[in-house]
This record gives sequence, structure tokens and C-alpha cells, in this order.
Amino acid sequence: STISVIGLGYIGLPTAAAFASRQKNVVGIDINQHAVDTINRGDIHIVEPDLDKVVRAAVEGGFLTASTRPVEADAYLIAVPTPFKGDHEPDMAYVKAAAESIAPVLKKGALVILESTSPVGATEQMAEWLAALRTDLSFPQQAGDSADINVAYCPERVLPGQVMVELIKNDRVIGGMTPVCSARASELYNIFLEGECVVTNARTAEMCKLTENSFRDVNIAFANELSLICADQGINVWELIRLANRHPRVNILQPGPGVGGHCIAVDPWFIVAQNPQQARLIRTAREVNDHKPHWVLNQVKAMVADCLTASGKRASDVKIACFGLAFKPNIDDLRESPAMEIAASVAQWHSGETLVVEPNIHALPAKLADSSTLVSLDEALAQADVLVMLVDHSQFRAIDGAQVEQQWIVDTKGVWR
Ligand code: SAJ
Repeated sequence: STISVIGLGYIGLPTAAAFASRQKNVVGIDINQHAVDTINRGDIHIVEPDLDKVVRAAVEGGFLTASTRPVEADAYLIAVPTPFKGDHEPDMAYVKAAAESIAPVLKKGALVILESTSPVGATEQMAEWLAALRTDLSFPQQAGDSADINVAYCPERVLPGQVMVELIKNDRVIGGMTPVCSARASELYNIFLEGECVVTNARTAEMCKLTENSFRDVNIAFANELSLICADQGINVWELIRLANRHPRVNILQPGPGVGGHCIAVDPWFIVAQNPQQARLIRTAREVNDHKPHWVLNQVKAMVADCLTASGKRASDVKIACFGLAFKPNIDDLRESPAMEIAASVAQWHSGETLVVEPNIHALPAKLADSSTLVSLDEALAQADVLVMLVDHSQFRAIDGAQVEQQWIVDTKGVWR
């Protein structure tokens, strides 16, 4: 039997490799020819610990191949991006294109699973798209458990940086359009899953994915709001949170420069788009987190002003060093990163030199290349007047804050101050 994974990105490729590592015949489909060629050579086009080894073994063993053209399969997993467009409306164009691409090769008895983060109702919508193109087959919305094609929503919930572990260990929410759809989807994931399959309907599973990431966003917003209040009150927010978390029922997350990545800053908007009247807290959390980089920039401006007054230097003689660009610690992913946004604004605003330390990259991205200089941690600490801590990479944490000589520090992660 053949399993086909549509979309070979951060979710699809690890999933395809996990099935192939259990000796299943897997065909991965992607519109990106470069990705397809790379995978067929046994290499990978994304950064994720241990993924390279699993993909290489799967390709060399003959269990995983990639193609740009859809194939006939017993099960399809769709893991394509669902970004937002315009006014934070979910953009389902990639899911629609994926459904249209598999429709011609769909055979009686196939199982189609949507994994992409999606608004409530998306799975049924996808089944409608398929049904419209294949009137010779019956689908769950018409035929229930006796349908020719089974359809389910099974969201991914893996943490970038720990995908290969979490993919196997995490429990999985299975939202079949009918009980038979759920049973078949559970059977499929049980090929590699050590966690449990928890069965529900498609709409609940869709909402569950959005809920998980909104929960995290709301809780980070709480921490970020506290950081603004504490700055105003002259209280160390990290000490405050440590103390509050000694209460047995309090567990506050960490403030930071804002919320980045491709999930937590996006998914809550899907709920807001569908229920704008009710989703007041969820919307406000997004606004609080999106505002944080602007607040940090103003902190930097105030710190530079203090430095100028105290040192008598001209602004053009002051060096600012930004520590970290990635969207979270110990990764090289700069996409949708608040640290990157802040560093770029600082470099654009500041008339003197802006230094950047990012141990996980070798060259600055275009957005920063003209306005700042990539330097080592030691160079930055030796040269800069004002320090801006943006990401708590382990290399930064390893430095004792008491040894840092500069007094003008904006520390969004509580690493040195
Ligand atoms: N962050 C804070 N404070 C914290 C925790 C995180 O400011 O206390 C920031 C991070 O620095 C980062 C952002 O939040 O900018 C998101 O990072 P993250 O580590 O919380 O999450 P992601 O985006 O890497 O992955 C999330 C995970 N979701 C949850 O933990 C509920 C992951 O399990 C999901 O699979 C993933 O989104 C996804 O693909 O949806």
C-alpha cells in the first residue's frame, strides 16, 4: 500500500519520513522542484535536528520518493501552508490546490487526511471540493460511513526543533468526518505513533488546533503585559514571575520581544476571523504581542538617550549591539521573528553603528545587510555602548551578567539584567 504526503515542508517531510522509517511505501509530493530533487538525493532542504538521518535512510532504503506529480495512493496526508491574507483572513488556496491535484488520481477506498492548520469547517469544505471533481465517487458528507472515500482532520502539534521526537511521542487528535474515517486515520498514525490517538469529529479537531496555539498566545500576552507594567513600576518582571509561579496553581510564561514563528502569531486570527464578536480576549492577546516590538524599540531609544546624556557622546559615535535575530532560542529560523524586526528598526533609526550577534547564521539577511554588521559575541561585548538582548540563545545565557560591563542594557529576556 502507498501513503502520499502532499507538501514536503516542516510537517510533511518529517511525517513522510516517519512512515517510511516503518517500512511503508511513501511518495511525497511538492510543487517545489528543488525540494523534490533534494529529497530524492537523500538530502533535506529544511533545518530540523535528526531529520536528515531519517530521510537519508528512508530514501536509501527505497521507501521514500518525492515527485511534483500526484500519484495513486491508499492514503493522502495534506500538509500545505495555510497563511493569512489581507485582514487576517485564512487563505485556503494551497489546500484547495492540493485537493484539486489529488482528485484525478483518487481511487475508491482512499483515505484523505488534512493536517494543515485550518478554520472550522475546512475539512468538510475540502471534501466538497473533492466531491465536485469526482462525481463518480461517494464522500462522507453524502454517504456517511459507507462512503467510497474517507476524510479526516488530524492536526500536527510538533514543536520546531523537536519535531522528530514530538511527532512520535505526542498524542494526536483525530477528527474523522464519520466514525469509520476516524478509525482508519487512527490506524494509519498508529504505524509510527507512540502517543495516543484521541478521536473526535472534524470540527472539534479543527478548533482544537487553533485553541492550543491561542492558549499559548494568550498566556505569552499576559507575561508581555506584565513586563510593560513592571517596567513602569520599577519591578524586575522575571523575579516577579518566578515568585508568582511558586504558587501551586500559577504558571506564567516568559515575556520576550514579541511572538514569532509561523503558528502562534497566525492561528489565533483564524478564530477571530470566524467569531469576531466573541473572540475579544484572543484578539487582544494578538494585539498585545504584536505591540511588544514597538515598545522594545522605544525602550532602546530611551536607553540611547540616557547613554548620550551620561557619556557626552554624539549619537553617531554610539554603538548599539543587538543579541539574537531568530524567532526563538537555539534555532536559525529568522522568519516572522520579532527580534529581526526590532534589530532592523534599531539599525534604520540609529545614526551610529549597529552590531548584530547571531551565532546560528553565517551572513546577515538582506533586510539588515546594509544597515548593520554581523559580529561575534566577544566583539559586541567589547565594542558596544548599548546592549539589546533579544533572544536567549544558550551562548548568551552562558555569560555571567555581572561580568557585562555596559550599564545601558535593554534586556527583553532577562538574561543579563
Ligand atoms: N515565546 C515567548 N514566551 C514563552 C514561550 C514562547 O515569548 O514563554 C515566544 C517564542 O520566543 C516564539 C513564539 O513565542 O517567538 C512561539 O514559540 P513557541 O516555542 O511557543 O512555539 P512554536 O511556534 O515554535 O510552535 C508552536 C507549538 N504550539 C504550542 O506549544 C501550543 C507547537 O506545538 C505547534 O505544533 C506549532 O506552534 C504549530 O505548528 O502550530
